[in-house]
Amino acid sequence: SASNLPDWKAELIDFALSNNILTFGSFTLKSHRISPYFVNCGLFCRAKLIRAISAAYARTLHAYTLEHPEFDFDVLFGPAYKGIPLCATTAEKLAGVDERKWGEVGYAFNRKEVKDHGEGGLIVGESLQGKRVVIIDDVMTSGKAIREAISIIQQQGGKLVGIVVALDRQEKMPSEAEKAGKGDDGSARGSTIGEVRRETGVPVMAVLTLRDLIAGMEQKGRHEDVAAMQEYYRKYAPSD
Ligand code: OMP
Repeated sequence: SASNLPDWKAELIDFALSNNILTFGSFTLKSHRISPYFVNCGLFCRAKLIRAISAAYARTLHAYTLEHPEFDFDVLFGPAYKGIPLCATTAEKLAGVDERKWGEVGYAFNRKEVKDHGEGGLIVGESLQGKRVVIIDDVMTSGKAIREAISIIQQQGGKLVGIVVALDRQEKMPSEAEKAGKGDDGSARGSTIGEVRRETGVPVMAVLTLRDLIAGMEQKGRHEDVAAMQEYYRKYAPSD
C-alpha cells in the first residue's frame, strides 16, 4: 500500500513529522478516545509549512473540481481558531491555481466571542449570506467540530456545498455512551465522514487520511508507529 502514496502526500507527511505536527504517544481526543497519534494543524506556523498545507488544500479542491466540473463555490469558511489561517492561505493559493476561475473567491471565519461594538457580528471577512460555502477545517474525528461549523454557516444564511479537512482519521461515529465519556461499547457504527456526507449531501474531501499516514510511516520504516496506528484503526474502524 505504501507505493500508492503520491510523492506530494509523502512530502507533506515528512514535513508534519519533522515539525511535530504529527506526533506519537498517548493522546486523549475530544471524543474521549485515546489515540497513539495526534495531528496539530496549529503548528503549520512557519512560512514553508503554511505554504505546503495551503497548497495541499488547494490541490485537493482543484482535483475534485476537475472530476466534478459542476462543483463551484463562493466562499471558504475557516472555523476559529485553527481554520482562520488555513482558509485565508487556501484562498490565496486558489488565485494562484486559476485566477480567472477563483480570483473572486472570498474567505470568512467566525469569532469565538460575539462583538457588541464596532462593526459587530459573528463573522469576519466575506459575508456568507446567500453564498455557496466550503468549510476548510483541520481534523475530523467524531464530526463535532464540523457540525458546529455547519450550524454557523446555516445561521449566517450560507449554503454549504463542500467540506475539506486536512486529516480524516477514518473513525466510526461515537455512540451516545462514548460521547458521555463512558467508553466504546465495541458496537459496529458507520464512519464520521460517511455520516456527514449523508446528513449534508455535500462532498467531504480529505487532504490526508489515516491510511495515508500509515503508508507514509511505513515508507519511513517506522514499524512501531505503524503497528500502533493499525491497532487503533482496528478498534475504531467504521463498518462502511
Ligand atoms: P471531532 O470534533 O471529534 O471531529 O474532532 C476534531 C477536532 O479534534 C479537531 O478540530 C481538533 O480540535 C481535535 N483533534 C486534532 O486536532 N487532531 C487530532 O489528531 C485529533 C483531534 C481530536 O481531538 O479528535
